[in-house]
Amino acid sequence: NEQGQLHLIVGTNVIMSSMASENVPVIYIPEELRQTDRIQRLVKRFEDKFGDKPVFLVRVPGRVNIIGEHIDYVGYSVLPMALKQDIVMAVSVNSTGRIELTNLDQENYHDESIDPTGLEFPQPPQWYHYFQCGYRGIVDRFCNGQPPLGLNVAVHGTIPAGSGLSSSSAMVCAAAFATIIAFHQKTNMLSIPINKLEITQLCIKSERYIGTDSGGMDQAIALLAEEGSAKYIEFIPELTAVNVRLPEGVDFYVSHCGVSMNKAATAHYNTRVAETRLAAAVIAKRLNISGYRLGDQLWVVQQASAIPLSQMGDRLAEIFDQDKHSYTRTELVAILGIENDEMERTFLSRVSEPIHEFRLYQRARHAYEEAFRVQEFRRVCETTADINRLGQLMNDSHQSCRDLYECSHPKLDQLVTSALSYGAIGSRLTGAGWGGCIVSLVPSNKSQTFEAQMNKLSKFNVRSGPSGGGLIYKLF
Ligand code: ADP
Ligand code: NG1
Ligand code: MG
Repeated sequence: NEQGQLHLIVGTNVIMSSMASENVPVIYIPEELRQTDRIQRLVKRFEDKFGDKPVFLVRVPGRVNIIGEHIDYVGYSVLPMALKQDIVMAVSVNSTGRIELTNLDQENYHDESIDPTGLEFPQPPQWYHYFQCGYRGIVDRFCNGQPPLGLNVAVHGTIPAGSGLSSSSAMVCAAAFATIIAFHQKTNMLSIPINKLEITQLCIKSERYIGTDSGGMDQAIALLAEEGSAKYIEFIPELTAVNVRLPEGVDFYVSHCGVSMNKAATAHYNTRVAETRLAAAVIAKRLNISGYRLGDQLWVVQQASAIPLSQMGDRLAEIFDQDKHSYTRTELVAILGIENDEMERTFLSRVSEPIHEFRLYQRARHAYEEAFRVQEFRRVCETTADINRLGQLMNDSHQSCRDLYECSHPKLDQLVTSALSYGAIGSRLTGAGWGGCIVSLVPSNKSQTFEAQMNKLSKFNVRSGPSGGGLIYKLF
């Protein structure tokens, strides 16, 4: 096709795309995009601040995860799509050797001048630390002792922050793109000689500088998304992103519950990561799994046990002590036969607050059942396209997030209930949770009333189709 991509088609489903192995393209900005009010304002802000024109524009979208929550970091596949809401950066290379950042949203994000030779990531995280993540990822990989790269950057985002739509990864990936530009400014720039998969992997690692032990879903969809398709993203045995066509006759809505959550500033996320790893350790011990190494993810013990994913949830009832709602640290050290400091080093070193009770059965049960729901969701999309079954899977996912994984919020639960009462056939929290957004599956013939009703409850309520992934534009 015109984009030079290879798509293998089986039946009606595009099953694989070669996008991931492409280099990062650099294209001239379409005139209609350059003329938008937003881009004009961003360019003006850049010119006012830096006294010069930006040379490149970088765009990276947010995402909505349709199903598959909190399972990327245990090794299971997820099913997100990119949004049209995005982070855009106007960029040029400067000669000062500093990173100069300005943001169109001056109320929330003050200007920052950074010395790139000593990047630090103190708590609590500030907005420019997300830029530093992407910058450092590229510099560490490609710089090799060269002098620091100076950049002038103006930022604007339309993804509500701290809302489960991955504004953080859009920032990190856009920063990585901006930094890549600095390396290749002198070349012809029709494409950057780094393939999309490589930069995705790099961005996954570099967002961890912020403090969260995240999986790779957000960066993968932000950079590998293709317009018109959701992606089934696998992490094991290696990162792949396969197109999934969503059914006809339904719309996906993303609605904000009114409460946001700054993930890297709290211990919630890393606590869950630690609990899933500890759950894997207990399963390995109880099933006497050889080859398990302390700290391995849940997929490792499932694969080694040869228990099918569909049965794993039920089997956990035999593996964990049924009369125990939670475990103490002392109990876990005894069960695993390890010393306290090994427990600390392997499982808890990235958790900033003490965990008083470890709910391992609940976390593992959510993860295995959610992983199975993702596989089911994809299978239904590719076979019967039975929207009621898809809705059911989304509803089950929300209940599991709420009751087993405890990552919901009363406002999210209320909004899900309202969405279902206004015509959605499936509705669930999306992203990490503890606030933020829900995603609802709505038959198209009910969309109008759904939207009107939800607008009364939610300040951010948008219908979303699958958007394209990150891009670099040459501006002038
Ligand atoms: P999520 O990824 O779900 O939106 P996170 O808590 O992971 O939420 O990350 C949100 C953080 O990302 C914000 O607190 C802010 O530091 C940064 N961020 C998001 N949007 C912007 C923006 N438009 N400009 C600058 N920083 C942003
Ligand atoms: P958000 O919604 O951006 O906080 C986080 C993780 C994902 C994934 C989801 C839960 C990061 C960068 N992203 O997303 O990897 O684990 O939560 O499914 O931490
Ligand atoms: Mg985030």
